[in-house]
Amino acid sequence: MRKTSVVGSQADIFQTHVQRQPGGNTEQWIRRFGNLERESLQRPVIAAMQVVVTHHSDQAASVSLAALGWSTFFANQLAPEETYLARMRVSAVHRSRLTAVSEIGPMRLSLPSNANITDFAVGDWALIDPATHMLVRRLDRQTLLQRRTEGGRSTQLIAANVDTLFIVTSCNDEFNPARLERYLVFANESGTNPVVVLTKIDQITDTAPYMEQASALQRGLAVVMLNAKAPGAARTLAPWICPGQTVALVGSSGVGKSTLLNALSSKQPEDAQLTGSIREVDAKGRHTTTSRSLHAIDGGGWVIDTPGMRSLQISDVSGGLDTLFAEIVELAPQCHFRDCTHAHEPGCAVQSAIAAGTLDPARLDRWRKLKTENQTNTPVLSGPRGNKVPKANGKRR
Ligand SMILES: Nc1nc2c(ncn2[C@@H]2O[C@H](COP(=O)(O)OP(=O)(O)OP(=O)(O)O)[C@@H](O)[C@H]2O)c(=O)[nH]1
Ligand SMILES: [Mg+2]
Ligand SMILES: [Zn+2]
Repeated sequence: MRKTSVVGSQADIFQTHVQRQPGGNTEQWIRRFGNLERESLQRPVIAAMQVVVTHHSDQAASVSLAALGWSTFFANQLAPEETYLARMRVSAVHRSRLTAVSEIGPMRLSLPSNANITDFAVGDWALIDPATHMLVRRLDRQTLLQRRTEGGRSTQLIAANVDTLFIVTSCNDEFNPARLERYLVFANESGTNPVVVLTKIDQITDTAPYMEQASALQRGLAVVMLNAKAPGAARTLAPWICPGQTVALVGSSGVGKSTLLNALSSKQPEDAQLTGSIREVDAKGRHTTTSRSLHAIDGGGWVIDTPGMRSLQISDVSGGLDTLFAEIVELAPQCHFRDCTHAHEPGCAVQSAIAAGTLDPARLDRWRKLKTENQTNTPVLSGPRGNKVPKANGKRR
């Protein structure tokens, strides 16, 4: 069946771009343009001429920008002269180019010669010249997951514009509260909502100790348990998944991130993300996934798979630490000394909580370790933050 629709004014200008584009699908580009037309209310009308577009109702429906995760946060960043540009979402970052998802499907993007590929993250929104597929500008991010590179001074971008972070861990030797706390700081600091996902519950008889320990890691933390290989896995994660929302899977190698991605996206075996077995002896994975990628979730929403992280160093995350260790932060004002280190000082409210059995001493040790690591790794900028040592005021003693 065919139907006709009318799109206005700029379509003729757009069409000239399309015609210059080798292999371009005119009909799809004009359909996309139709969306731009409806959305950009402030766009000046250039020509009154209307263009009739025919399309087949049996063609695969194009994805709306909203379904891709577009929101007013990004729309507000567009200048009037940028509204002709296509808006696309980065789905993979390669050595020298990007792949994106757009309203009309996947696209390979070219980067200007002065652009640095490491400045882009999976999940980023970018404005693209529809004629050349050249990236014109990356839009500001709503959230950004980044980490310090191992032993390096630079940061590595993990994913952008993520709403919920699934911190995946297994009910076996891989489970480690100290490691989970690092992931929680990482989520808190980036502005994403963390959810701990305990996998491999089919391999143990008693899940309660795992659930109890994970739930105690942060106030109000959501923790779910599942068998990632069972048919109900996607249903367990459904409360955090809806059209336009983006989730990311992080955790050690072998915990089942890609298995969950396949469950969420209902991939056919031929397109499924590769998964790999773990070592029997210590439950360690084999780093099967080697790059980050964005995939559509069956029924709406987006999921980012990431390679297993060997380590997660923290830096510049004091806000994220305060959220994670809220119970310690809240006790501190009740300590006798304002600069109490909660180690040996008299009148320490934190030590009193440990004596009363309401605070786990291991938790205090981990708070101290992460706080020290953060101070050591955080570059000194200005103001009383990070590892800045306040200057002695007045005479030396
Ligand atoms: N029994 C059981 N096996 C699981 C579960 N989740 C994952 N697995 C298995 O664990 C192994 C590792 O799964 P992957 O999905 O490849 O793990 P990953 O986290 O993506 O690992 P990397 O890509 O190396 O970071 C595979 O053999 C999966 O079949 C689960 O809930 N139960
Ligand atoms: Mg994987
Ligand atoms: Zn104290």
